Amino acid sequence: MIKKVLVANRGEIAVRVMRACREMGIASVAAYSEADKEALFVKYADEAYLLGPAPARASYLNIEKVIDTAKQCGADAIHPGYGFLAENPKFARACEEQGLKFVGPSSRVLELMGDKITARREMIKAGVPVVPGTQECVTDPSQASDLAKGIGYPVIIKPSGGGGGIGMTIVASEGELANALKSTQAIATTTFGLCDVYIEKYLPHPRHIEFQLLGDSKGNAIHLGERECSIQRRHQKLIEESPSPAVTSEMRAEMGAIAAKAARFVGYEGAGTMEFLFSDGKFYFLEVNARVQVEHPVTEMVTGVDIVKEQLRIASGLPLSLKQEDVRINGWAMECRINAEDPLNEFAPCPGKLKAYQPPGGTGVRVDGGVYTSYTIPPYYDPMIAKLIVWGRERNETIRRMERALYEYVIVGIQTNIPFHKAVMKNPRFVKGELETHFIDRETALLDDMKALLEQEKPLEKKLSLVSDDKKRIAAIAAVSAVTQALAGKRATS
Ligand code: MV4
Repeated sequence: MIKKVLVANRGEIAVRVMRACREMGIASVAAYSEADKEALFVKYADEAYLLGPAPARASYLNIEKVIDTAKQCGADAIHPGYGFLAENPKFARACEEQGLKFVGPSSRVLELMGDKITARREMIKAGVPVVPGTQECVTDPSQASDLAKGIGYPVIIKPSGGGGGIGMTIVASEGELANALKSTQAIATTTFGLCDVYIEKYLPHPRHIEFQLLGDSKGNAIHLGERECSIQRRHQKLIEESPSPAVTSEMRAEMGAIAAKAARFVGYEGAGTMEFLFSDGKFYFLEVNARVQVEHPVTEMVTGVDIVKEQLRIASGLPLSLKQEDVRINGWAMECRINAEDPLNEFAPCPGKLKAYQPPGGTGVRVDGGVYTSYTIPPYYDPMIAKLIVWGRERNETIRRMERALYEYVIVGIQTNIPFHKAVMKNPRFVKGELETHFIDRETALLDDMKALLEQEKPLEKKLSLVSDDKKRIAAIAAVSAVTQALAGKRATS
């Protein structure tokens, strides 16, 4: 069994990983940047070491420094979290060469899945349905034109080195193709250092559904059902849930079995996700995310499986702690990402000092966070400061509970996207479960609904700021919000 883990990450996911370590009797080590000296994960860790200056390149992305730190402190494994070095095959290989266990798939699998063209090819070989498109790299315009004609317009050109939407270009007709190819190749080269691009059929309003997978070093692989992640803005997911309102238990069993088989086919070790577009009742493979994901807690809430503990077990050479037939989906879970951003200023990042921070609680509520009262959020990194996850017996109960928890959440000193989440929880199409990847763009009323909610709360805040004692004020904000919420509910039902 692993004895000491260096967590090569920051914020809420670093805390999340260390919590699993503590429950398992594994020592945890924080490796932090100068901007994160006061961060919660540094205080939570059993030991903490400074990596370097604030910019990620000088600290969280500095492979040599991270590995040196791990060796210095006597860690036997490195957990990379998500983002930063999590899917970097060079980093995984460096760990392998230095005798440090990388908590994740092998560098070989990371390489295979990191290149989207080879990932598509592997999945086709494994019998997974993929979006119709090319299996090879597209280089010149006349080749692209022939391929696109065969696929049928509209098509989408994607960088092979990417993922997450960067550089993707939708092409409506032949006339736009040559320019789109050039621009995607240019972005691919500058962002990923690889000019390779490929072409897929463009699906206009798909749902984004992904399967959670676990594979161990003995060749076992299982799935933990799906998550629906259609509520996103500018390729940033905002709300995720499990199960998906669109997936029946028959579809789950069928697609889950295909995904788990594909994981066994490539020799997948660790936790991972297979992303699909879901359109007209059919699944189309998009890409593999070879890491633990931000939204993993919704799966934990409905399955009872601690995904990070499974990662640490797998990395220790132990078999999965459960078999496919032991996996049950119980109830409904939903996650809202809480971002330090200004919803009235195009959701621009809004770092700063938390004058008060009081997360919600109660039945079915989980908060995974990386901040505390009086902490100053640094401007250098992702604006996500916490995740609010709730569980209910069915979807409607979950939505009501999420709304209740959002109203209990007190954050003073910075702007957050909580008002936006409140507006979504009231949205009739959202409540019906009519989700798709363009939901936020199409629901133009959401921003006005949010502004109306903010106006409602304004007079209360003014009154409350007269109360000088901070603790009293926080309690009062929570109480008054709850009362107005109850009144609004009464109005709606009467
Ligand atoms: C697509 C698609 C439609 N058809 N692929 C965006 C994130 C990345 N993981 C995959 N993405 C998409 N891939 C096919 N074949 C629609 C999206 C997509 C999208 C694409 C371009 C611009 C904005 C988008 C918003 C949501 C989904």
